[in-house]
Amino acid sequence: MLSLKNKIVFITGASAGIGAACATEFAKVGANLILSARRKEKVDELADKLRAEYGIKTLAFKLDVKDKAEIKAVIDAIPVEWKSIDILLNNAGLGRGLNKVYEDDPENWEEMIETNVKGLLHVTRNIVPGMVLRGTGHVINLGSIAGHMAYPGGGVYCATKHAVKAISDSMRMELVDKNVRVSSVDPGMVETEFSVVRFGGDEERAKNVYKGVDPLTAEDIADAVMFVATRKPHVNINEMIIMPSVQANAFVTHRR
Ligand code: 8X3
Repeated sequence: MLSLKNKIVFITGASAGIGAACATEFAKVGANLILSARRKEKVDELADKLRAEYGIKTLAFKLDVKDKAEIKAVIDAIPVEWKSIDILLNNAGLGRGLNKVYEDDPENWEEMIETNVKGLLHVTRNIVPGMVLRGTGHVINLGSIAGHMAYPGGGVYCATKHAVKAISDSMRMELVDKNVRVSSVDPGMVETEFSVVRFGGDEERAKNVYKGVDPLTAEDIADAVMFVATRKPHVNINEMIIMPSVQANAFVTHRR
């Protein structure tokens, strides 16, 4: 197992859910963390907690990955002793609505494409050249079962996650001789704020998504991310599809 002690890990969407759970697991093994999210108070709070509990170093930034100027400004402003980022966890992402393409509000499409695809691309474009120069690095993208199967009502969300898969696959080929690994972790149902956000704050509808199911938790995904991140240097997990035991794929779920 690869030691991550004193490695530098950059996480987007670190304020809650899978991002925050991953930050916690990386902190436990002694990695130093650059945490970013739209909600600055939340990442500040998490950074303070992880520093106090695990004696690691942290940097916290407000970052909306939809804003490419902000991405560049934040990454340019990283102090020199933090510049050698070892692991980039492209976690920021969201679903908006579960509507038919021909009926949907195009604003939902804009937000998902801007965040899940363009945001991931701009963050990657600003960080990976440093990894290439240093001859070491690992990019871990948060994909989804939606990147492997499209489902009704998910036209654009599934398209963004198919895009994440394509970007991961292309980059893995582009970086094969650069000692920079590219992995993706692709979950099915995970109970986080995801469904509340997808349904515009409708808690009842969000709860129903997981009704009668033991869904995955953010911690389950952090566990998978840590497995991917701690393989020996000659091993790469290209992609990992991780599902609740009662969910076979995007269509078949056994509910109690
Ligand atoms: C979220 C999982 O099944 O709602 O990426 O698309 S799903």
